[in-house]
Amino acid sequence: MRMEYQALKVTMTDAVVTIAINRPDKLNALNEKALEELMLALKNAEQDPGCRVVVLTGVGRGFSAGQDLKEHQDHGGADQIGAHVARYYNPLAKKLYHFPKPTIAMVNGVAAGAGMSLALAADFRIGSKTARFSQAFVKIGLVPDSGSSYLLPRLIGVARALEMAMLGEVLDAETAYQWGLLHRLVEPADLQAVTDALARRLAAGPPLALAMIKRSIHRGVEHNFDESLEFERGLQAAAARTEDHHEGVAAFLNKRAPEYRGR
Ligand code: T3D
Repeated sequence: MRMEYQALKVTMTDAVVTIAINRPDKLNALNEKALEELMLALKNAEQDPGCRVVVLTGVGRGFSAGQDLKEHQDHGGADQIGAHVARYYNPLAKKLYHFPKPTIAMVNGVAAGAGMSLALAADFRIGSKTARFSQAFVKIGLVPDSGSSYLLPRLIGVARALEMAMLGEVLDAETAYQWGLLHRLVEPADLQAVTDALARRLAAGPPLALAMIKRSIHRGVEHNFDESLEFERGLQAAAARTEDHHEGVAAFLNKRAPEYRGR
C-alpha cells in the first residue's frame, strides 16, 4: 500500500524499504509526526511480504538529532516526558530492535540523543565519514533513553559507554568505527552504494533463518550459556523444517546460487 508521509520519505527498491527521516532543517529531530510515522512505516514494512530489508537514514546532513527540543518545550515536555517516552520512544525502540527482518542504519550525519539510540537498535550501522554520534541527553540534564543504556555498553563496553553518556561529547566517524559502533566506514559518495550492496545481500538471504538468527543473538546477550544452547536448539529445529534450508543444501550440492523464498 502506498502511503503519504509528512515527516518521512519512504521508498522501496526491489525488496529493500528505505525509511528516511525528512526534516533536514532540524537535522531530522524527532517531532510527534516523525515518531508516529516511523512506527507506521516500520509496521507497514514488517507486514509487506515483498519487503526483506529495512534501511533507516536521514535526509540532508543529519541522521537524527533526537527529540525535537522546540516541540518538547512547546508541549510542556519536562512534565510529560515519562508518558512521552512510554507512548512513542519505547514502542519504536522495541519495534526496531525486535524487527523480524534485517535492518541497516545508513548513518549519513549526526546521530544524537534518541536519534543515536535508533541507530544502535538497527542490526547494521554503515557510516559515512560525515557521521557523528552523541549521547546528547546529559547536555540537557537527561539520561540515555530509547535503548541506549542497554545497547551502548554491549556495543562499545562499559567504560566507553559511561564516557559517552556522562560527557555527551560528539564522537567522530573514525573513532566510532574503531570502537565498533560502525560496521563499515565509507566515503560520503560511497555510502548509498555500500548500503545497497549490503541490503541486497541480506535480501537474498533466507528470511526465516535471518529472523531466527537475530532472536538467538539477542537472546545470547540476555541469557546464560546453557539457556542459550537450549534456545538455539529450538530455533535450529524450526529452521531445519523450512523450505529455505532444503533449498540452501540443494544449491550447495548442485554448485548453484540458492533462491530463498521465506518459506
Ligand atoms: O520528550 C521526550 O520524550 C524527551 C526525549 C528525549 C530523547 C532525546 O533525544 S534528548 C536529546 C535531544 N537532542 C539533543 O539534545 C541534540 C541537540 N542538538 C545538538 O546538540 C546539535 O544540533 C548537534 C550536535 C546534533 C549538531 O550540531 P551542529 O552544529 O551540526 O548543528 P546545529 O547548528 O546545532 O543544528 C542545525 C539546526 O538543527 C539548528 O536549527 P537552526 O538554528 O538552523 O534553525 C538547530 O536548532 C536544529 N536542531 C538540532 N538539533 C535539534 C534541533 N532542533 C530541535 N531539536 C533538536 N534536537
